[in-house]
Amino acid sequence: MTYKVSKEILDAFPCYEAMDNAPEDLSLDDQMKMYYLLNLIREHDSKLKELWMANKMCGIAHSYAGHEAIAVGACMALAKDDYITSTHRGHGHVIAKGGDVRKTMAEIYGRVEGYNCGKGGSMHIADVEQGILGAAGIVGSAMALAVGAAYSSVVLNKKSVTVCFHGDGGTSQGVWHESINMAGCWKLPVIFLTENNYWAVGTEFTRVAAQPEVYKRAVAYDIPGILTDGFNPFAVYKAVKSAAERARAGQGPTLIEARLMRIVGHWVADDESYRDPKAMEVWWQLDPIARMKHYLIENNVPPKSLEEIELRAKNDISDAVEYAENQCNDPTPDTLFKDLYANDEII
Ligand SMILES: Cc1ncc(C[n+]2csc(CCOP(=O)(O)OP(=O)(O)O)c2C)c(N)n1
Ligand SMILES: [Mg+2]
Repeated sequence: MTYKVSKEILDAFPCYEAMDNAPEDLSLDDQMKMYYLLNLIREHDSKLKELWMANKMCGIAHSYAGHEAIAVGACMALAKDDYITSTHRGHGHVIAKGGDVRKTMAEIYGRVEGYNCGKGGSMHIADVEQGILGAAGIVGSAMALAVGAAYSSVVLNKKSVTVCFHGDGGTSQGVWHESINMAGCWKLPVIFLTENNYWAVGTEFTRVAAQPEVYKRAVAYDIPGILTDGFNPFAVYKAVKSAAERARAGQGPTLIEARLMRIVGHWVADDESYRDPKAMEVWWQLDPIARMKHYLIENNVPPKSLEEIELRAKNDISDAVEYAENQCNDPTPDTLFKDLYANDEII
């Protein structure tokens, strides 16, 4: 049975790609891992609003709910020693690249046991051992970091590829153009992955971009530009896999536009006064979790196994919340100037 999508959505989302076939190099175990990660990220970020309302979180956070296919599809196509750079909406990237949800949650709670010893919060999570070079609250800033990481791979003669996740809002920053230009000139092993969710806070991308079809801008840097369905983990996987092969072969960067819709609010307490949140609900038809579940069931995976995975993801997040809330500690005032730089001697 085909997965049903309304005509209204198909008309509004021409890059829809049906999930009919898994990529040939993804085993069933890989697909089940993908399904688990989609659920883990959804559970993780669905908790955020509740935590913020209960005043348990330090600072604010942006939910990756609905975006999961991009981080999971991309990171499944990478190796452990590949790098990623992230954004203010970064938990999905971190978890998909192998981050530990106990440590992300502890960081969001501002605890010593968190990734940044409680001093970075939601928007600055990094785990260099897993190749997660860091989330960044400054829109567009990770572009230059990604180019630096890719340059280091060339200088150090490593085969690592860097994926630079960023939003459509980031593509209007000067550094976006400068970074792709430099990477194009030097044929660096970097993949610029635009998550075009049509919105930058309350600004519609089509209103502020002279060329809102981001992948078409690749022509200006003489690199390939790929448009893909950002609600489809298989489609994103295939795009990133081919771009990574190209990068590893020394052929330079690729610009991938993963298109989707930001179905949720910009941040945990966004009242979305600039649009009608009810009108957004129709987009949940493209929910990557529902689509992948449908695909797996159609391909003879027992629904019970999938429910077990969903439950495992739920339990893993409950455990992470319990850990952050009851088993972790607040930083003490004497550590105020510690853990701010890789080398504390600097201050
Ligand atoms: C340089 C800069 N300008 C403005 C902001 C405020 N800001 C935070 S998120 C955001 C929108 C980003 O939109 P986009 O890049 O499309 O990512 P999305 O939130 O849609 O994932 C803005 C303007 C910022 N953090 N940095
Ligand atoms: Mg956006």
